[in-house]
Amino acid sequence: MLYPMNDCFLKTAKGAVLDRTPIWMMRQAGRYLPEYRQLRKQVTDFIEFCHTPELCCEATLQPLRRFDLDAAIIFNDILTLPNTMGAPLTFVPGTGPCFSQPIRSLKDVKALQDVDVDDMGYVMKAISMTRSQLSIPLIGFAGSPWTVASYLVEGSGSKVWSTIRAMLYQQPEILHALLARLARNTAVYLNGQIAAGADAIMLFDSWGGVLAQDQYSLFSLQYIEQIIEQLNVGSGEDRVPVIVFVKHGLPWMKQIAACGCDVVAVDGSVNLQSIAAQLGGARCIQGNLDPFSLYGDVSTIEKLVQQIMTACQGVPHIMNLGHGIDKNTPIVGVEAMIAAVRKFECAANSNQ
Ligand code: 1CP
Repeated sequence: MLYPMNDCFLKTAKGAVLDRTPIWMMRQAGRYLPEYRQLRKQVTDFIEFCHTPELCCEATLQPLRRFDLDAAIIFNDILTLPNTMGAPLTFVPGTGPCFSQPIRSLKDVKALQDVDVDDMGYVMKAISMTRSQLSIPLIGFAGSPWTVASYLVEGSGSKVWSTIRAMLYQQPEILHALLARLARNTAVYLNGQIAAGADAIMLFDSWGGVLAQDQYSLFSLQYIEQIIEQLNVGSGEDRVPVIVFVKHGLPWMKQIAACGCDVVAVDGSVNLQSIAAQLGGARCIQGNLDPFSLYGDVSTIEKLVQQIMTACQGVPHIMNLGHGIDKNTPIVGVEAMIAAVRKFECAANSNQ
């Protein structure tokens, strides 16, 4: 495999502090880009889009033609894995994902199928196709077991996630069976992504933050740890770094940092200076510009980027948003953020 020419993202992820601050954006491929909206019209169904490697490859490459980014993330979705495991899924325009047969019993958990890499071949093909066209690293990803289970149990997205949170107290054995099943399959899936050419792996725990105190480690982090233990990440310079993002994960920051991941990705509610101090200054942090700040004017964006970069001086830091970019984000906001990163890294270097 060709090693990416621009490897500042990988080096920083593994703990180096470089002159260039790597930057990429969660959901950088997608709906805020007019060319994605155009490409999306080629198929009516979003799942069909995710199953078509040529479309996923093109969607991954689109933001890279516009912006000076240091990493790409393969275009797909965290819910294609449970769908391929046999859970019927539709994406309803305007509503989002919908599982027509939510998981509510042990029988439902048992009815899921274990996947192998060939079952997920549509993602593997998209990765190898995309990787061969890149000079920057490609990130493979999956949802955390808790976050994927949230959709499977609830049946759709939610603000409160009341069904799965009630199940946690009423029938924890069903939930643990589901989470263990998802963890095993996610490890197989991510190892396939590494073998297909993913240079780094990211786990999205978008809804871990709804868990209460000790429940977080029991129902989410434990299963993230199980996945990371099973990953063929290699060692030394060629190690495939693992990024863990927990939205609203502040209460468990130290535990998350100890889960076996290389990079702790944090949402916009967190003060990066205090996180860097908590984690001892050597651990790579990713984040955490408020995605909605990109609606602001150039000077506001510059100020916020500068604040983040100042907070992370001397600490391995990958610039990113605190959550996925919003679908109506103005392109000029993205351009302003990237320009600001380049401006302040140059200023910091010339001060040394
Ligand atoms: O028609 C369309 O274009 C559908 C919109 C869309 C897109 C562009 C969905 C449905 N998924 C995606 C792509 C996607 N999803 C990517 C690749 C794009 C990139 O990052 O560049 C990734 C990494 C995801 C991951 C994902 N999907 C997460 C975790 C990250 C996060 O934002 O927290 C989650 C929670 C999902 C579920 C999902 N899929 C789609 C939607 C609209 C949602 C969220 C629904 C909800 O808020 O509950």
